Amino acid sequence: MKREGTVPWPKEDARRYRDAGYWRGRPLGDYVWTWAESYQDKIAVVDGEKRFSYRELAESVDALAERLLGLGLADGDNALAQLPNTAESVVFFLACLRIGVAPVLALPAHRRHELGYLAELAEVRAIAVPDRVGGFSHQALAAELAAEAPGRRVLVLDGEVHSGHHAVRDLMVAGGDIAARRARLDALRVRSDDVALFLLSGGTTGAPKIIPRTHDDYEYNARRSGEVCGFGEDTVFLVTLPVAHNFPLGSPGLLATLMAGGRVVLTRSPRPEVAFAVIERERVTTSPLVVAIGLRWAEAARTTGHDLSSLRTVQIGGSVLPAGFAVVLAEALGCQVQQVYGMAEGLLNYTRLDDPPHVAATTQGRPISPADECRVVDDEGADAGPGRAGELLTRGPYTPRGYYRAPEHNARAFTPDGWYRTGDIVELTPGGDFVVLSRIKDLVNRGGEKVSAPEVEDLALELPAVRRAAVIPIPDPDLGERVGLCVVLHPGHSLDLHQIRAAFAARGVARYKIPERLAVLAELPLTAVGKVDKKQLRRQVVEGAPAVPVEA
Ligand code: AMP
Ligand code: DBH
Repeated sequence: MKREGTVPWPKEDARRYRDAGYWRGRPLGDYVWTWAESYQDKIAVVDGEKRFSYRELAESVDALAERLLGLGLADGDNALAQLPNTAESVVFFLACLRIGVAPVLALPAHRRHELGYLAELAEVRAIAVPDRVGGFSHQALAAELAAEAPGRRVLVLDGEVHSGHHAVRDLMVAGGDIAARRARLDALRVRSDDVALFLLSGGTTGAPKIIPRTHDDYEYNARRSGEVCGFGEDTVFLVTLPVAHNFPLGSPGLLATLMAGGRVVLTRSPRPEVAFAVIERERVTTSPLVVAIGLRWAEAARTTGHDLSSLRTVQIGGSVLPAGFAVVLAEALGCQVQQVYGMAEGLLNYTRLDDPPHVAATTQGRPISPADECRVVDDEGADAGPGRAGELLTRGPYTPRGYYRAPEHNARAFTPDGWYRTGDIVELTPGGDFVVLSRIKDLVNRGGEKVSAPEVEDLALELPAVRRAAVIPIPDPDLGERVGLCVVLHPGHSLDLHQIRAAFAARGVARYKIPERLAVLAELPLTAVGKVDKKQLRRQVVEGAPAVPVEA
């Protein structure tokens, strides 16, 4: 079955990608048995005391896959998944791929505002959640969302399971005739050019955007990344970032680790106290980190009693790395630092492990595929010219040509001939590596988590006190940026951060989007065409420049 609402690659490009061997024409879920046959009783996934061999992983995936079919899920369906970093989540994710159910990978921080929207947009037939995390009942929220559509199932990934809901840990218990089950699932013939999973984009509009990734494209995304990063049977890959992120999932991520016969180790927290103990115990070799976490690890490594000597590479990406930090991190952790400039929309750039030190420290690397097309363009869309900064546009075998069910946004985010506008301002070095200088997209990058400015502005405008709203990034030494809200109030009203926080929380908005700085202004500066002049606003609010008088 093929999902509507996606934008396929043009036929001639698809043929080219297949002929070159980038796309292998096999659904991702089928690889689970290929891995099991190659690596057998080797440990594939470690989660605390739980350990799954490759064989156990394949058997559990099939058991769960068949029971999901039994619950009425089918090839072509979508499921909302809010995955905690656990072994059950990995099994669930792979089981969905096995039967052509595409998980929409929501983030752990998402709440009613985000999940409700995603569930409706993707018309999900199931919602998979942990029971509760940090006092919040994901299961209760999932029950509310399930009530909004008939037949929508709630699957619970850990903890207690309310009546009427289904425990993933029970559904994945293998047994019976494993070979027969495998044959039945193989016979489903999930199409490799259909959507395998949906990733979320930080987005730059009022509503979150979801990115359809096909089996063909995402398999290549992970496999080629794994090759570039030298993943092999000796890779011990630690996931501390939420597995829903493209970075730890498929860039090269846990998927490339499993492809290569390595070991995936999951922790629920990136805090150094937790992560360092696991690095020592499992002899971790590789881990992806966002800059903000990298800073904390570097600091903590100075005084840690844990043995981090197994670490070979820490991958760092998600936001601009402060100058000099690559060297600081490498010295603190005693390993190599690899920069990763990636996006859930596709294009992945890595510094290479044999790059000269100054290239690895000062650039964000180069694309993984010979078929990645990249252009650096000026304001008019013309090539910026050698060595000149401009917006990066890209096309390629793992960069989809559109967001899911978003034709209007696609018309802006993609050129008519299918180039994705990254919104990043980059420079290409003579050696062919990208340096990310800034961005033109309207978002806040909070420690690697992208917050759409228009989305937060729309939410702020729902508050009775707010007449006008503009969101800007506030530079921050820990997170890189925080969400700054600038408002003009209705006469006679007042507003403070506590009220904003309470209102956003009551509205069910993910916490990382809640404004942390507030500027109440008499007016917002406008550009000549009457749009909010965010550059001027930043100068005014962040640098304390005097307000520019608005013209009457
Ligand atoms: P998303 O589209 O939500 O997946 O976010 C991807 C965006 O994150 C990129 O377009 C960049 O703006 C930013 N980004 C990711 N990695 C890096 C990096 N290593 N350096 C600078 N910016 C990055
Ligand atoms: O920021 C990102 O979205 C990102 C960063 C590094 C990403 O999607 C990736 C690697 O794959």
